[in-house]
Amino acid sequence: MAPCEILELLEAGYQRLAESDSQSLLKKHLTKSIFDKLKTKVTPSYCSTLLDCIQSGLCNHDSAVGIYAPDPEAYKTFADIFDPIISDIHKGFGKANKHPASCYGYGADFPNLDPEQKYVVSTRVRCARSIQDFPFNPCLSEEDYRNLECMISKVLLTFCHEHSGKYLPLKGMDKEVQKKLIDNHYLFKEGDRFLQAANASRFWPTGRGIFMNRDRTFMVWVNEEDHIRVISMERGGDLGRAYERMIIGLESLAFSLKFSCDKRLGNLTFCPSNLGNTIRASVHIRLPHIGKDKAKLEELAGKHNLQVRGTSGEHSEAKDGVYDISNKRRMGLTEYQTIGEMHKGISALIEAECRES
Ligand code: ADP
Ligand code: DAR
Ligand code: MG
Repeated sequence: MAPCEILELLEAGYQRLAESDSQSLLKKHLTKSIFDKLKTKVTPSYCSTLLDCIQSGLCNHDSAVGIYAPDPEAYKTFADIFDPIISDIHKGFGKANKHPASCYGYGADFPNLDPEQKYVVSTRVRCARSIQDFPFNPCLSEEDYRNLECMISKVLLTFCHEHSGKYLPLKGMDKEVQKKLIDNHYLFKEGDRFLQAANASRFWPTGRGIFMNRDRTFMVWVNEEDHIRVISMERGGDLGRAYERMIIGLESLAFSLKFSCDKRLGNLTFCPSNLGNTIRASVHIRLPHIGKDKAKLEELAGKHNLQVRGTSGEHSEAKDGVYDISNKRRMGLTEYQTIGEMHKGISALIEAECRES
């Protein structure tokens, strides 16, 4: 697309966003002066533009965030818009802050969240990694997708013991099998309009797939939103066990693959909401009393730096009273501190539920 066309799309999109009632962080922080300063910039190695970063938020005014990094350099080239949004998402992580070095600690330090199995249906811990020297979704060629899938799946198929498993490419996957895996919360959904508008779904389903162990407690998503998502799941509330299993899987990948990291931002990801240690630790939980009023639950969860999602994850509603509740912060604290913050917050919600019942 010619620079003048890009500029036209940016000016028109910015105008529409400014006139909208969008509550996105993009609208909140993209002032006219920042917009004018950034609208002609491009990243040095991939020539990504401001439009590549914000097109999803320009098309989807109901975005929560509204911006993605098309490549690792975008966080520096477009720092004037990324930095205030990062500080807003990751409360307390300002321009002067630096993400700490990894510290995983021990899963055994986190007791079962709900040993009597009254509230927690299941526990999931995930993190994201990007492969060094590759850009992110919008800049990947079809060959890049194939190369990434081959490189990552090759390492995964060397895993042993509890982590050994099979790699299932999305391409050619039986539709019934795919639907069952999605419905059971193992596999990512298709057709996320935010990712599509960000040009993150090109060549779909080429290069996308899922690695799963026999017990379906350890999964790795390849080339969904990020190059890699490492996922560990447990029925019930054994957060420590799920966390330990994820760390072992991640460390095994780190042994063979080089990840994209920034000295200040930590692990780099497609969406700024996942930067830093990239961990999202969640429970599927029923809270029949304090969960009656979702707005009140979100307010209480927010006090503990927790985020409430629906039963099928982001942009879904709770079904059968099951909420997905997870840590909000992933930057400025170690993996161990993040899991600790989530453990403390979920325990507080369960105590509040007990008091109400
Ligand atoms: P992520 O941030 O990991 O991409 P999403 O909100 O996109 O999470 O949800 C991805 C999938 O993970 C969805 O199917 C969601 O239902 C599932 N999920 C999230 N937390 C849990 C949990 N504690 N137990 C079971 N499934 C979960
Ligand atoms: N849907 C986008 C991204 C929000 C954060 N979630 C991610 N990255 N999956 C939005 O701006 O709402
Ligand atoms: Mg997701």
